[in-house]
Amino acid sequence: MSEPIIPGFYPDPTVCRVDDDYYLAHSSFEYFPGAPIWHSRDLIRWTQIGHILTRRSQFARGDGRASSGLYAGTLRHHDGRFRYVTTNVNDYDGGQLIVTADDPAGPWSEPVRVPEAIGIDPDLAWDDAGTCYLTWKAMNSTEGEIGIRQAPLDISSGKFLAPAYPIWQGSGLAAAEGPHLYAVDGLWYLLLAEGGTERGHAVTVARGPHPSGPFEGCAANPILSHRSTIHPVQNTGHADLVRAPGGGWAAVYLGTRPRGWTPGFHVLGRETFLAGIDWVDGWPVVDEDRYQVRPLDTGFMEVFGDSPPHLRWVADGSGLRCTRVRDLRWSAEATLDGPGRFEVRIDDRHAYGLARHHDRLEATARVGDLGAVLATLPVADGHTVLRIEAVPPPSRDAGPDEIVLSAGSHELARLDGRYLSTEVAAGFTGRMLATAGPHVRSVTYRPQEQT
Ligand code: 6LW
Repeated sequence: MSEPIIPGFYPDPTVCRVDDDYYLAHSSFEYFPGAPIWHSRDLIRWTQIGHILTRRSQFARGDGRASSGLYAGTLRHHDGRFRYVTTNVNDYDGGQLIVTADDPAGPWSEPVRVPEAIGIDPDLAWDDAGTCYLTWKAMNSTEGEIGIRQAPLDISSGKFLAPAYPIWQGSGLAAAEGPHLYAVDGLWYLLLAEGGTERGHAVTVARGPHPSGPFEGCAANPILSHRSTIHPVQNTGHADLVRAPGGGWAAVYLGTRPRGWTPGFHVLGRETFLAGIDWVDGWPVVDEDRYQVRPLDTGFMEVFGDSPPHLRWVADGSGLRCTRVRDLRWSAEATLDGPGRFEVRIDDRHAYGLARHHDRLEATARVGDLGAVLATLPVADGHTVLRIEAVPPPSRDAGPDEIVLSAGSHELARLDGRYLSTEVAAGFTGRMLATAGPHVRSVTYRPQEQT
C-alpha cells in the first residue's frame, strides 16, 4: 500500500489489541508531551487519545536537541493493565523506562527504570507462567552495538530475575534492532528491524520453542523490505504484529515517501503503514495489499484561546508550539495580531518561516550554519495572515517540493524543499509547522491535491 494509516512523522509504531479495541503508540524524540497514543477499531482509522509521557517527571528534557528524547517503544496489555516500555536517550544510562496505565488515554504512572538494560528498542512479553521478558538492543558508549539481549524481569521493581543473555541477532543485515516477541500456536516468534532505518530497512523473523529461543531464522527473510525497488514507499521496516479484526493477523510498520531527484528526499519523517499477515508453514507472510487505505482528511483550524489546544500540538526542545505536517502538498495560514513567528521546520537548524516584528514582516531561512532574511515588508496594525505552502517543484530534477512564504497577497520567498528533508537535516524526525509568541491567534492547515 502507498497510503499511510497515520501520515506524517509518526515512526516506530507499536500496537496492541484489547477485545475489539486497538491502541497504537509512536516514538516522538524531543517533542513534549511524548509518545502519542491512538485508538482504532478497524486498524485503518485512528484517533489520537493522548500522549503517554505527559509529565517531565516521566520524560527528562535533557538538552532538547533534535532527535534526542524518546526512541522506539513497545505497547502491551497484560493482566488488565497497559504497559509501555521505551528509551529516553537523554537519560540513556538510566536504562529502559516502563510506565503503566489502566486507561491508555492516561494518566500513566511514574516510570519504573531498568538500569541493567542499557541500549534502545525495548520489548515486553509474558509467557503462560506469567514470567515477563525484556528484550532490547544492547548498546553502550564504549562498544557501540552489542546486540539483541533478553532477561526475565520483575516488572514492578525493574530488576532482572537472571543475568541477561544474547538471543537471535538477525539475518546478517546491518543494525539488528526493534525486537518484538509473540507466542503464536505454541511457538515464539522474534521480529526484528534490520538494515538500518534508511533505504535498506527490512523486517526479519525467527522462531523457537521458548521466548529465549533457540531461534531459527526464516528462510524467506527479510519478510518485508522495499530496498532496491521503485516503490513510492521506502525505508519499510520496524513492524509490530497484532491479531486483526475478524481473524487473521496484521502488521503496522514504518515507511517514508521520498521524492525529487537522486538520492530522493523524504520530508515527513517516518510514517505508519498497515499490511495483512498470513501464516504459511508456520511463518508470517506480509500481504501489503490487504487493506484499502484512503487519504485522510488532515485539515484543521485551531483557534488558540483559553482551552488547551488539540492533542496535535506539542512543544519542541525550545518550547515552540509545533504540529506535524501530514501531507506531501499543503497550505497553512497563521493569523497574528502582534509580533510572532510561523515556520515550517524539520529541526531547529533547518527551517523556513515568517516573522512579524513591530514594524515589519520578514521571510527567513535557516539551513544548517546559514541563516538569511530573504525579504521584508512593512506591517500594518491589526491582523496579519502569514501563509506557508508546499507546492510542486519547478522541474523533475529538483527537490521534493517548493516552499512558498507569503503574507496576504505578497509572495515573499520560494525555496527548495530539499533542505527541509531528512536526507539534508539528518535525524529521525519530520517536518513540523511551528508557531512562537502569544500573538498567534489561529492556524489553518489544508492538504492540497498532489500533482
Ligand atoms: C529506533 C531504532 C532506530 O529506536 O531508530 O534506526 C530509532 N533505528 O529502531 C529511532 O526511531
